[in-house]
Amino acid sequence: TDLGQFIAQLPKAELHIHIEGSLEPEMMLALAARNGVQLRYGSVAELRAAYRFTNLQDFLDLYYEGMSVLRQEQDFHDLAMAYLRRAASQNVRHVEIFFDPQGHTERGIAFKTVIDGLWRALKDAEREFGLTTGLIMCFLRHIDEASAERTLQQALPWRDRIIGVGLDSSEKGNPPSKFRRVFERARDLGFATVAHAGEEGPADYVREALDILAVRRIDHGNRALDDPELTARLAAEKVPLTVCPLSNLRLCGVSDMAQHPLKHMLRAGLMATVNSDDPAYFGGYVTENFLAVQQALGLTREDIVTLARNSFTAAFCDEAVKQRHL
Ligand code: ES4
Ligand code: ZN
Repeated sequence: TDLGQFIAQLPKAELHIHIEGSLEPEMMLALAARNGVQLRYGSVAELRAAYRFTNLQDFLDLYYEGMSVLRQEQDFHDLAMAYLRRAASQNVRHVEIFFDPQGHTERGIAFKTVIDGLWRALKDAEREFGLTTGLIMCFLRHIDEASAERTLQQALPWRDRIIGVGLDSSEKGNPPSKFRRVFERARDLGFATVAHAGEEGPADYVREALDILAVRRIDHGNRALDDPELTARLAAEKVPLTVCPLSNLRLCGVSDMAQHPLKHMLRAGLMATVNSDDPAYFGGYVTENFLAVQQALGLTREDIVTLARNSFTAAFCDEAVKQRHL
C-alpha cells in the first residue's frame, strides 16, 4: 500500500533492540555447528515451532538457550552485522543496541569477547551502510545487584564504547528499586540510563524507574496507562517510551493488535516510538512493527511521521545527527 511504502522509505531510529534477540534460527543452527554446541532443536522448522510464548518468562527461557551458541568474537560480529544490514535495508538511520553481558559472562564468555565483536560490527556497519550506532549494556534484573555492580566494573575499560545502561529480563518481582545503587553509580560515570518497565509489571515500576533510577527513557511502559496521573506526568515531562508492538502481541501483553495501547499513547501526547525488541523471535523488524500497528489501529500518515520523528528526538545521538533527521 501507499502508507506501507511510506513507512518503508521513512528515515527511522531504532532504540529498543536486544542484539541477542536478532539471532535468526538459520544463524543459530550455523553457530551451534561451528562451535559444537548441542541445542534441543535440530532444524529451522523446529525452532520456529517453539516460538509460541504465553508470557515474558516463556520467551526468556528460549532466548537464553539460543544465545548459548555465541562463543567467539566473530559470532558477536556476525550477529550484529546481520541485524545492522537488515536495519539499514529498512532505512533505519540510527540504532541504539542493547546487549546482555551477564548472559555471556555467566557462562564463561569474556566481556572483552562480546564487546570487541559487537564494536567491530558497529564500526564496519557505520562505514558500509552509513548509519550511526550506540551500545547500551543491560543488567539482568532476575540476578542480584552485586552482579550488576561487578558487570559495570567490568565494562569500565570500554567506557567509551558504551553510551548507556539499561535493565531487562524478568520484570515481575524484580522492581527497579532493586538496582538503585548501581544506577546511581552508572549515572555518576556519565552513562545514559533506561529501564524496561510496565511491560508485564505494574505502573508503580514505571514510577520507580523515573524516581529511583532517574532513567531518561522507559522501555515499553504499556502499563503506565493504567494510572492516569502517571500518564499525565509522562506527557508533561516528554518521557520517551520505546514501544514494541509485535513483542507485546507475541508475549500476550495484548490479546489482539487492535487492542494495542499505542494509539492511546499518541492521543495522550506521550513521546512513543516503535521498535522491534527481539525481531528474530517476534516475527518482524522495525518496518513490520510499524505496518502491524498502522493496519490494526488505523494510524494516519501524520501518526507515522510523529512516531518516526519521536525516535530521533528520543535518541542519545549527537545533536548534529538528530537535527539532520528532525
Ligand atoms: C526482553 Cl521482550 C524482553 N523483555 C525483557 N527483557 C528482555 N530481554 C530480551 N528481550
Ligand atoms: Zn526489550
